[in-house]
Amino acid sequence: MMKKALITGITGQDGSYLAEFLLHKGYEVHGVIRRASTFNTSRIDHIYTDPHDPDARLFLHYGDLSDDEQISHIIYNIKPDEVYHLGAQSHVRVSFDTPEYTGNVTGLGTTRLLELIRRSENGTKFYQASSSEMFGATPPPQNETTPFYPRSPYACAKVYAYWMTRNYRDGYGIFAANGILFNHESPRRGETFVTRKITRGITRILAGKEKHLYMGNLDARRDWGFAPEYVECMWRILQQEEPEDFVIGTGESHSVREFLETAFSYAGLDWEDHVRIDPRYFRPTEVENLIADARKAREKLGWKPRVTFSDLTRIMVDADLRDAGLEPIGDGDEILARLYPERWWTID
Ligand code: NDP
Ligand code: GDR
Repeated sequence: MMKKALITGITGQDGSYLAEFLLHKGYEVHGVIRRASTFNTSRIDHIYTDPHDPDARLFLHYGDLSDDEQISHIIYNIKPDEVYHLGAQSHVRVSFDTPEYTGNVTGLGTTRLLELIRRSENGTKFYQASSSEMFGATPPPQNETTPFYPRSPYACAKVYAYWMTRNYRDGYGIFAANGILFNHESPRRGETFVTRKITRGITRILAGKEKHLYMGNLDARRDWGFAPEYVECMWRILQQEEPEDFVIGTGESHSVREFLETAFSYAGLDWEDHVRIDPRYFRPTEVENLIADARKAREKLGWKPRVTFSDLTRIMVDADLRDAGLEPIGDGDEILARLYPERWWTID
């Protein structure tokens, strides 16, 4: 029997890679999308086929995480074997401007799904997209036993959702697990997150469209990995015998300044000539340093990242240049071909 997966947030960075991965694994994939006045499916257009096609395995359904009725309709009709809950207001800076909305979608959205799964009694497995932001001000390295100290409305909402996931597991015996993922990036990363903002900024500078890139705190340090490697972990977490929580990250941290240096110099530019600071991008409370201790994932999931920090900057700069119709600098594609001869995702 073909397994059925439901992905919330399928139009996002992770959702699009996960959909591609699950199709590759032979799943029937259902995704929740929001109605928008402009097209918002560009990350999944390349895997979409006409639902009338007898071989179609990807199906999209309108829904919103703040709307219980629509989501319940989807869960009861599809009866998925696995739910990957990735939908969220996921931007930390924006969560300071929209704290209540973020709590509703990013926090309560999880409860809505868990409650539907509990009531549907189909044995559906549940993956919660938890975040390293939950560790916030707790010093690194961070693992599954590290206390949370959230530093934004987004992180507070994720901590709530994390505990609801554990409570539904403990209280109702649902196979519900948290993947606590550290930052992961790719050519499909949203344009306002810092890595993509930088690689896209470089392209616009090289294309002569802009001279300057306006940035916030350059001292913040993050553990940055490569998104396709991380979505594979989501699947592995749900294939375990028992539901458990896992930290996923590279174990290396770099500052935003280092990302700027590495990416600009790859493109033959000096970042200091182009970067300006705009306090608008500072956050009222910042997360200074995140470093994953992902030993449990290595031991139990057999997972180890292959793409390094420097590979990541190259892959992203080259993809943005290609996207803008410019010549890539060099070896972004070669890096992927060498590290992933068995690659299951489409190059962007
Ligand atoms: P994105 O911001 O790229 O995608 C978010 C997705 O959620 C989009 O599909 C978006 O739809 C959808 N969404 C937002 N609001 C709603 C809503 N009200 N109802 C239904 N869908 C909604 O995030 P990522 O792919 O980067 O991240 C996936 C998940 O993992 C998120 O929960 C994020 O918080 C979490 N996470 C991400 C990490 C990372 O480094 N990327 C690290 C740790 C956790 P639309 O396209 O219409 O906006
Ligand atoms: P983050 O990612 O907050 O870690 O959340 P983001 O890329 O937004 O910020 C990383 C760090 O860079 C600093 N920074 C800037 N950030 C942005 N966006 N724009 C800037 O101009 C800028 N200048 C400096 C930030 O202050 C911060 O310290 C991401 C999201 O994907 C979450 O959903 C996810 O849970 C976490 O990663 C893990």
